[in-house]
Amino acid sequence: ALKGVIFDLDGVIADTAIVHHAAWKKLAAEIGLPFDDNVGERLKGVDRRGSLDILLEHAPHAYSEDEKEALAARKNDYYRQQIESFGPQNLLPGARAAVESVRRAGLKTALASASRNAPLLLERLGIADLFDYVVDANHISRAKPDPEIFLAAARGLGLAPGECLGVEDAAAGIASIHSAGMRAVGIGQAQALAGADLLLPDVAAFDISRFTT
Ligand code: B16
Ligand code: MG
Repeated sequence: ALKGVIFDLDGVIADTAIVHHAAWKKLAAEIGLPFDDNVGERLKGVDRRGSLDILLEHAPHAYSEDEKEALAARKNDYYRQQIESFGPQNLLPGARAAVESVRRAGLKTALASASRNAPLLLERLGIADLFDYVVDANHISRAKPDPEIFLAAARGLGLAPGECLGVEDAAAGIASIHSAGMRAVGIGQAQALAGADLLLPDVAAFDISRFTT
């Protein structure tokens, strides 16, 4: 039976996918690299360094490790500047209610975000206390689509992967959930989410009773 739900943060709970997107786009423009919607979609859910590597796929010359670190830090500065002013108003509509409904149904909740800014965001959004377990992205060595982060979340909840459901807005995240042996709910319209077991337009449409009855 289902005993826990593991949520992604950016693009599912918080209105930040668009902020990450804008920060990468700004960086790409500054260093003269192409950035279209296809690249934007591929960056979703992917960790900071993995995202940079995708961005640099079309770079005309190679970048040194130091240069890459500086670029990733620059993107993070742009992102941090934007979330500086974040508050509960930046929760996606229905996000708090979705997590609360899972708790009310007697299930456990966890957060599996690749973002190192997740703890800060949880505080700003005022929802840190809604999760029984939050994965520390600093302790994850293999980024989504690897199953590591969702497996760590299940372990943190004391549950078997098969007892958990994952909720994601990114193709890399759906793949991560599936390789972890969990069912996946996709949030959004993207073609890239076609593999999800259930596709919802937004987190407001999430209804836990669909899985518990
Ligand atoms: P940071 P999620 C992911 O968070 C974002 O979707 C992705 O765009 C971002 O690059 C990644 O976190 C790393 O974030 O640079 O803040 O450490 O979707 O897994 O909640
Ligand atoms: Mg996401």
